[in-house]
Amino acid sequence: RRNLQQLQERTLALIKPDGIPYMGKIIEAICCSGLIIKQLRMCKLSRGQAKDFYKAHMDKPFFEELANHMSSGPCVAMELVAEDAIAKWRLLLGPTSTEVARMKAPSSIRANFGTDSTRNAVHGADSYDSARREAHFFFADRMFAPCAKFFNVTLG
Ligand code: RTP
Ligand code: MG
Repeated sequence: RRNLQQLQERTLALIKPDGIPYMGKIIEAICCSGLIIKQLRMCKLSRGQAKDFYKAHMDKPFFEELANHMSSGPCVAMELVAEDAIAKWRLLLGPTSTEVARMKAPSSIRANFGTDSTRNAVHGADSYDSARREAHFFFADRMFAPCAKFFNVTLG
């Protein structure tokens, strides 16, 4: 049974530095999919911030390469809202590896705009807890700022 919280589920999406040249097309894909952009901001992560963001992967062999890539240029962070937003966005972005994405999900964002397994254009939170943590990572100041009234976007 679906409650109001699931109907207005939130997730965190990120356009990675390699996806920035395609940000218009990626945002168009998001808007056409029924996901609503609640908040959006452009930012540049330091290497330390990139490591903090992806700290769940600190023991993985690709961690250094990932931190280098994520701090190599600007990112666009977005908070998305929809019914089942977390799963919807993961489906739209596609598998981690661009090669796999092109085989198994050819219309996904990663199939269209990714390069390899590290430079894969976009990120999506993978659970309710990571969505909350990651939204806080990028938007904490806005969530609690007195000017929050400006971000009261009407849904639907
Ligand atoms: P993301 O967190 O960025 O949405 O990607 P994901 O869930 O599909 O993949 P995850 O396992 O969480 O990996 C996080 C990011 O690390 C880079 N990666 N590189 N070279 C490699 O084998 C490799 N594997 C993962 C990618 O940028 C991946 O998105
Ligand atoms: Mg992940």
